Amino acid sequence: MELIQQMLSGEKRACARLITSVENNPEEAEKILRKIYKFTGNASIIGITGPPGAGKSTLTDKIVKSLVGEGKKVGIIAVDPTSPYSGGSILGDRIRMQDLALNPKVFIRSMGTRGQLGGLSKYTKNALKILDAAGYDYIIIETVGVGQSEVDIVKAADTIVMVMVPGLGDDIQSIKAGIMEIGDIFAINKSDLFGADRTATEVNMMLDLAASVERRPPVVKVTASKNEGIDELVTEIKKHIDYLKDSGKLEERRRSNMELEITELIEYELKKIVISNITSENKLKSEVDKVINKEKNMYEVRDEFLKTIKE
Ligand SMILES: Nc1nc2c(ncn2[C@@H]2O[C@H](COP(=O)(O)OP(=O)(O)O)[C@@H](O)[C@H]2O)c(=O)[nH]1
Ligand SMILES: [Mg+2]
Repeated sequence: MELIQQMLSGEKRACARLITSVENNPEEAEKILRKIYKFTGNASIIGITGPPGAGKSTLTDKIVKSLVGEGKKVGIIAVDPTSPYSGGSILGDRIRMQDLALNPKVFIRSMGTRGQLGGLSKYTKNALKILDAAGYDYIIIETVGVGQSEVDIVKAADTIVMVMVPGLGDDIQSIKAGIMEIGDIFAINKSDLFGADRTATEVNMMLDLAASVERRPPVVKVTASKNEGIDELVTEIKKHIDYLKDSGKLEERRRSNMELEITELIEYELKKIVISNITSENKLKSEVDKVINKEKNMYEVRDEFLKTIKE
């Protein structure tokens, strides 16, 4: 496919069109991914997550500028499930990042939850693979750290930056319960505001209690809107990437992600087979009658059914 050749040679438009194909058409997606798969695996993937309004987009913008300043190519996938494409914070993100979008070394894709066939997390992962194959050195995924699907998305990242802000108070406790443990680096943004030191202390205390001995996540104070602390944050991101590589954890993580992905692909096809088998001959209905009438139990029905599809 010509489009793939253009994408591999770094054309942004080809990249955008391929991502759109992957989004709209599962069969097309598979065709594309089969072809580009061997070109993936080189990008460092950074997840930026945290509560709405924490400054994730502002921070992403500054991190990207810093990386681009070193001559790197950076892709951004901004996921905000609460906003449709054309409104809300997505639009805000777009305006804020407009100067970045014009940079030939930067690719930006904003997406809502609307219309992604096969689920947002799967789609995001496919978009990631395209950017990876297209030669982006870093790919940043920005997600609102609220629900399970966002956690699933951000888990595709090698390095996860948790963005916190002063004055979260009790929220830190609730965030801790679900999401704290996935943070590799903690960025306390809006350090120009009152309470930043206290938030940093609280996060530090929590990490001292909770973190594994192997690697204790660093806490970095930043003020994204004033471009302060960004170099230190970027340094920590790079240190984490090196740590993953040197310790073998990167390979481990990618292996386990790949295991999961292959398992999901198989599960998906098996489910299709099972469902078409059950519904095709109204088999299930008559079996349900038997179970209701105590002629059989449900395990017998299951075993009999599995026997028929194994043959
Ligand atoms: N005071 C202060 N405001 C900030 C800082 N960084 C971002 N903001 C503001 O916080 C608001 C939300 O920022 P945004 O990047 O859209 O947050 P997101 O929802 O996490 O992506 C915007 O009005 C930003 O200008 C900061 O370091 N200090
Ligand atoms: Mg944002």
